Amino acid sequence: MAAHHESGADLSAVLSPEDLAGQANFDRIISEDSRIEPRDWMPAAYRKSLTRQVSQHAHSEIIGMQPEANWITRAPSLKRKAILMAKVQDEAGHGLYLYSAAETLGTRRDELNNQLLEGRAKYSSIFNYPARTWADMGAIGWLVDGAAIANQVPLCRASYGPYGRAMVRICKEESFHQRQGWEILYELSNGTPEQKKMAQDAVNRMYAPALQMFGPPDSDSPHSQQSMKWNVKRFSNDELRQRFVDMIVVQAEALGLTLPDPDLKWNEERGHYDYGQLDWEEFSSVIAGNGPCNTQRMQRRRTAHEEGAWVREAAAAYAAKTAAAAAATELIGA
Ligand code: FAQ
Repeated sequence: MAAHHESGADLSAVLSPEDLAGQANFDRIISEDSRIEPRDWMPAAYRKSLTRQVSQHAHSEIIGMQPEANWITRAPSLKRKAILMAKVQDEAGHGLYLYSAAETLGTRRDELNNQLLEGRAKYSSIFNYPARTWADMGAIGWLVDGAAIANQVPLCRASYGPYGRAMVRICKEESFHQRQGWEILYELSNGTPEQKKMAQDAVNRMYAPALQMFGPPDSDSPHSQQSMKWNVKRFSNDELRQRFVDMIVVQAEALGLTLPDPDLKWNEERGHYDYGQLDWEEFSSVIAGNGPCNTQRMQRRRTAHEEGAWVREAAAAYAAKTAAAAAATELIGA
């Protein structure tokens, strides 16, 4: 009997017997909601789409260090400085787990990095906005890490094993980040009138860009449907955005701060909060490289990469030396 893909296409006409068996095994694993591992056969499109998502996620973690690193020297106390340093280091760690997960799909890390440096790969729109005041550290933790968690908890169940497993640890660390952000805002909101104003101003600026982290509206999201069929994404961009809005309305009340959206109101019928239109033209413009900080973020990343050249060279020289020593020992042993 001819093998048929879910699209109805006769695959035996285009795939080799090995690929046909691989595709059947892949389809079974997905239908059982089980995991694909690096050595398993997978469709080229699955590999490509995951490499795209996981590497762009890694780039976001690395670029995402910049707005907060900017405040390490100006944190208001030694304790705040230590906490912020730990958070920024965590983001570097997330980048490393994610680059490692992406590499298991077959693209080397230097190539993934070149894609970023040459502008061929994206990173999250949110990191192209400036962090203007100390309160932004609070708003980033509460809203940006909060949105990241809402988006990433379902990714812990992503069908690709290395990605899902990396996400488990990342989500745990993001929870700590969100709490530290909440706590900064809580203190400021309950501080002097100037501090409260600073907290409100930070929330006013970060709110809409944080909602856009979930990606374009479903009607404009080319990857969502296929990604959900592959059990990579579990919910659509709009579903997760709605879930996040529902969550932060009560949190904002507890903080004594308001969310800057006059259309935000409970919809009894839907059982969700309605919220106002987001500026999708601004989103496209930021992704296209025209946000307030795109140039600065990429320039900083390129400089950091160049300044780190000696580390890569030393690591490569050390690897070559140990490989040569191991080969010599093997020769003697033979
Ligand atoms: N910014 O068809 P879709 C963090 C692109 S968390 C820029 O909907 P998909 C933690 C998208 O790539 C932030 N580009 O795509 C932290 C695609 O372009 P492409 C990172 C965006 O993949 C906190 C095109 O638009 N989180 O870093 C954005 O199904 C604090 C069409 O979009 C992740 O990456 C955007 N906001 O859904 C660090 C989570 N949205 O690739 C430091 C994992 C969409 O065809 C400090 N990724 N695009 O050229 C995902 O969940 C998904 O990839 C989405 C997009 C939801 C981001």
